[in-house]
Amino acid sequence: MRALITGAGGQIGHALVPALLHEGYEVLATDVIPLDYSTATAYLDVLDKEAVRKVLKEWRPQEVYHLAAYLSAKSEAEPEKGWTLNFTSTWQIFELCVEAKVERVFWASSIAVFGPHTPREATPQYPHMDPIGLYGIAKLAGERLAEYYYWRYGLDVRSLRFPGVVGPGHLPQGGTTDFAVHMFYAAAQQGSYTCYLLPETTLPMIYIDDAIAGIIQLMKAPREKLSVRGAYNIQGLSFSPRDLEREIQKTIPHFTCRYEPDFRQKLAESWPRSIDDRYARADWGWQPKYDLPNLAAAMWRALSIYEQS
Ligand code: AKB
Repeated sequence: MRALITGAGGQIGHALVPALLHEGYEVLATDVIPLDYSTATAYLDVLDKEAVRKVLKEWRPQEVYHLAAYLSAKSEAEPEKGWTLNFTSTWQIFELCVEAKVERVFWASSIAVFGPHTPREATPQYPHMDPIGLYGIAKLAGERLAEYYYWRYGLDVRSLRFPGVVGPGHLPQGGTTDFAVHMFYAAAQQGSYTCYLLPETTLPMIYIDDAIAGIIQLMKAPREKLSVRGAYNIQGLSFSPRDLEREIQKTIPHFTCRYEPDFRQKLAESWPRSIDDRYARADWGWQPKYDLPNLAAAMWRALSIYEQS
């Protein structure tokens, strides 16, 4: 099985590339930034349609994982690029995957597709959706397009609405949920952190191992089992910056956190606090493993805190 990954240098790509290699895939990891993986890598600008067509023709992947994106905060800073990278590139990839007869396509959606009129607790799969940020608008349009390509062209597109992804080894940039990773690193390195969200802003989150397991499980699921062709809701855990501050203080008691909310607060307040993921559980057996203490323990292990203390 050959896989092509776009945006392989991002947070999910960093964990997905080794996971797919471990599953026995041949992987071509691509990005516009230099990559350092024990597999084939290439420069690929996903907005360059001819370049994507050429890579598909030469590599002939059975599966494409389209991860290239600008996250929510970066999309607000650069709206035009945010739209083209998050929506136009996705449309081109779908079109080119039909042309190249790719068997399955994964692309990443987000909880940013929800908005202020969406129920915030146990957000259902099909609620009212009115995203206020450009990132969420582009991802919601991508979800509609994914369903369109499935019904109109039979393209087997699969997706997850990612909550904030927390994991070691890569500092996420340009998102609203990045604080969760940054707080761990700042606690370990400086003993303090300034958070750009208010302390009680509860958001859905997921540990990276659960996120990767979810992608692999979804991609392995038999086609006829999947009832959602836009993107599946998945819940990992939920916590606020204050919950995380307290969890970190169990390991680093002198850790302090200051709160100076910026424009990201408004985005975070328009997103769910928790997610109802019954479709993912029923259709392909989704079951996350990590709660907050397990997540923190995994982060400390990765940051070698146990060895130092
Ligand atoms: C972001 O914060 O922009 C992303 C997301 C929720 O998709 N992590």
